[in-house]
Amino acid sequence: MKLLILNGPNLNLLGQREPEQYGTGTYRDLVDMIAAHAKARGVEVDFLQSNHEGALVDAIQEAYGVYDGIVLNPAAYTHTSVALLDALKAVRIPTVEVHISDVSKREAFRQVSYVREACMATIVGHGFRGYLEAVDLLIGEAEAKA
Ligand code: CA2
Repeated sequence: MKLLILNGPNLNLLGQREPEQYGTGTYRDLVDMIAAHAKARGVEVDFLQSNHEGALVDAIQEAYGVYDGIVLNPAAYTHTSVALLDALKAVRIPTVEVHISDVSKREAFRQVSYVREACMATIVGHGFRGYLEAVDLLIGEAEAKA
């Protein structure tokens, strides 16, 4: 099983500012944590972080036929991007939306997610652990289908 871990704009800055929202771990720490969990669970993972909406759309399109699942934190594009929603709908790859912070308790604009309707689940406010939970959900989904 192969999963794509896709992170949107500014998540490369993790650990450098706003620790009260996003913790003190860096993007590298996040990648290492997910890679270790995936190894323990016996799944392959690839990572992409981009600050560019089109690059994220390209990655979702190119995931078709390659990945069995996507863990997606679209960051600010969560709240604006019909393009990401359309790409997810087109490829129909099981996707879990993850947010490090609890977006349901933040500004009203962060409570809107365009991508959510194309995702099998959404995990918010569990910090980096939310990505590991998303990996586990996708493994569970694949096992249920097999
Ligand atoms: O909670 C999340 O994971 C978010 O997707 C993070 C996005 C935000 O726009 C969403 O509303 C919720 C922002 C990521 C920016 O990350 C930074 C990390 C450190 C310093 C500055 C920004």
